[in-house]
Amino acid sequence: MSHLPARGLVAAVRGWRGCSVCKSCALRRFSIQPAQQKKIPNRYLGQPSPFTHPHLLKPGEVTPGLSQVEYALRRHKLMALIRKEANGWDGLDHTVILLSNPTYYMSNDIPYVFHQDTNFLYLCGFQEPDSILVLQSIPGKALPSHKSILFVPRRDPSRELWDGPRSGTDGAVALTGVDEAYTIEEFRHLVAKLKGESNIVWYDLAKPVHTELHSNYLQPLAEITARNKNHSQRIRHLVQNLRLIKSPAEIERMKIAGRVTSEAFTETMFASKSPVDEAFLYAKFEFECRARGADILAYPPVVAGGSRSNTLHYVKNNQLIKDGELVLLDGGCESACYVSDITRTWPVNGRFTKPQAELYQAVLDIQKSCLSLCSPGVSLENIYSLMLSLIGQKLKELGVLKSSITDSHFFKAVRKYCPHHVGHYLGMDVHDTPDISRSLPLQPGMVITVEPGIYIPEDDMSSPERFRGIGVRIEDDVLITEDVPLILSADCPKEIYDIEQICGRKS
Ligand SMILES: [Mn+2]
Repeated sequence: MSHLPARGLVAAVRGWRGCSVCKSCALRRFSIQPAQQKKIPNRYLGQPSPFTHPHLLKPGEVTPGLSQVEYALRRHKLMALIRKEANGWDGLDHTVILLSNPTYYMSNDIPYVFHQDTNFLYLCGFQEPDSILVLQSIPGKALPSHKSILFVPRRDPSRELWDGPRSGTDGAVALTGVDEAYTIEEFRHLVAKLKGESNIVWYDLAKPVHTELHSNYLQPLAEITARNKNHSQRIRHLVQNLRLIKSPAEIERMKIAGRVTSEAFTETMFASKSPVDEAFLYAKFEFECRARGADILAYPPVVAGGSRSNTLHYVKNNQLIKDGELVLLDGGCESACYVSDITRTWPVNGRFTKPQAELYQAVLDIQKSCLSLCSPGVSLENIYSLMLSLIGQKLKELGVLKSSITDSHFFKAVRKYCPHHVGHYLGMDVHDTPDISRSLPLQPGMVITVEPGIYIPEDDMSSPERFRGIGVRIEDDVLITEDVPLILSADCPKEIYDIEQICGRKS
């Protein structure tokens, strides 16, 4: 990556802010800019376009807020990483292959709402199923120079009558800014060419995203991808390495997702007069997210009243929450491909009882201590260790753990009351870049969650009776910066006073 600033990916991301505005920028000389932008067809495509949805997309944007230049730069960076992996220009031809998601069906021929594979989406922004992205080195030219090609479903009036318009090859090129597009059937011809000795294929054979595309088209490549096993498996890691550090445009999207979700939480708190059905709060939360422009919820939310908050992945959301009980809501929205993931716990009648407030304040204090640790050089594992120590300390103060507990039993005992980690990476997926180690020192541009919790089981005879059945988690989304971290969910109330004010508000 000699043409990029020498200080690695972070510097590259920062340098990138200037590239879109600076005509003499170094990146321009390497022609990563898409070829002369082709005119967007003046018809409906398979996804919003600046022509059909000018309220969502500005000219030159592929998805809201993300330009063709941004997507082209992502591909360029991936090929630069591949060049590094391949020890410079090794004279071989490199081909990266990424599959889109298939359509999944809820019932017979009734599809679920389509959701694109996020690695595929990250590199081209194309939102149709049954597609393939290919990035190919150019013979005689050193990486990261490459050609980007999409293989997409062909236009088919009889299918489009049912499923809606498709972008087709012309729409795919004009919208995404890739160099070329062909129909998916034509992928066969490329496969035949890739069997040659001089080809290195970067394709994740171990975990094909789309089993049908894999068996129809990519099976013949099994032999050569097996020959280059390391390459085929590395591709997923390389894309995740890029996704780990958010660009300024991505950060803007994540700020929006955080703000929308925070506002939805405030409205949901306000609407939760006791007794209240978990299903009502679920619907209210989703409504408030979508009414603010979110596309969908990022995951099935946990809306757990009373002791159901002790079931970490409680998503049935179908019980009545009684007067005097807390509700734990873990929810987030997806807005223009980026997600939020926030948890709040509040009393449905607007007043914390004394034991609820004690336990809540303990978790809040721990959460704030963990947040203050979110800076470059510290890892999620480091923050996790701090969290376990602090939880243990608080549990002793609250009389849940005996103050005489010995070191060898301490962490085991703490994990009984908080069985999950302190957080995870966040981005296009709620559990983003899952193959990246939590031991990695944080860097500016990373987004993580910080979500300590204390859960006292109903039948835990060793803890004071007044705490039994109470579960509290507080989760914020955090952007790591050079300076103090930026809390993307800062608008979401979490102080006891603020929560009681909102829940007790009359109208
Ligand atoms: Mn989370």
